[in-house]
Amino acid sequence: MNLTEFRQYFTPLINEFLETHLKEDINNKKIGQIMAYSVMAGGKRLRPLIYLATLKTLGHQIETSDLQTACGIELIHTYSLIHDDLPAMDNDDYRRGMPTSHKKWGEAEAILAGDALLPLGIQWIAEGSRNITEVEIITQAVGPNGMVGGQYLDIDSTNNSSVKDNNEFISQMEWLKTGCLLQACVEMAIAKVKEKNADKIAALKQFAYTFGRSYQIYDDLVDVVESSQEAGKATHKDEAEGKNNTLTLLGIDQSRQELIDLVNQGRSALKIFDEPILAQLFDLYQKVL
Ligand code: GRG
Repeated sequence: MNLTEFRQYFTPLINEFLETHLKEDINNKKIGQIMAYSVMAGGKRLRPLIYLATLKTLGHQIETSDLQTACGIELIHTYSLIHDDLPAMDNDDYRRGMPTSHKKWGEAEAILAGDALLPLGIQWIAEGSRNITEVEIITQAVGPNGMVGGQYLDIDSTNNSSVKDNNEFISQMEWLKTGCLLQACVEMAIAKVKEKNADKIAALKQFAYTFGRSYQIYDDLVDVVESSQEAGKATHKDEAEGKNNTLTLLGIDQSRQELIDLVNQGRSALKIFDEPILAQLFDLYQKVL
């Protein structure tokens, strides 16, 4: 099974699980509807797929309980997007091609939908995994030493020109904001199967690092490629908005080179596995490479 087939098989299962349980398990149907609006708005399901693909790479037979854990990760990711879009943060009107939660339902409603998705996501992970290590990994990854910490650094540094040229600060901020959660998807799967083989663990950790670090760079680059034929324009847009990221720091060519280096490191680490699906995740970057 290649990654395309893996995605074609699991994405509908993930979507069905999310839709059914958001509809059935939430007593107040209105808040359930607001939560489901953002969850079901058509994300790529990248994080649950990484969790499941890592399980498969480690030879684990995927069960419905694993699907519940995977979907819990997606709920947490969706919470972060809803809150990231709020007027107090990025103030975005569209997400996943639809009006953002606060645009559609109101600001208080969007805050509460995000607030509700976070603990529900942790609940699903706890119920699905029955594994305290997985719960520890995810809660650390999205807390003050992870995603929220990264978001704080981002907010705190916007329009602060002194960090504009600080490569270390920007890498750290991007890692915490985006990389930590992606890395957690891999580490949770390692914890699930109680993997003991040091070479396999090291290879997966290297993959988790390279994918987690490269995804934000890719996401910024793809905006440039998709939003403008005249590539420099979008870089200036990020700069005009006071944003500090690898793209505004290094420019397009060097960011692309950094992406290529990370992809090569990640693919090389995964060579010890017969299973190709994790390495094929880097094919996602094709349009910017
Ligand atoms: C509000 C606590 C809090 C955190 C927000 C996730 C995040 C932290 C900010 C988003 C900033 C951003 C656009 C980062 C780039 C990488 C990223 C997380 C993109 C969105 O994830 P995808 O591409 O989106 O997996 P879909 O919609 O497919 O799920």
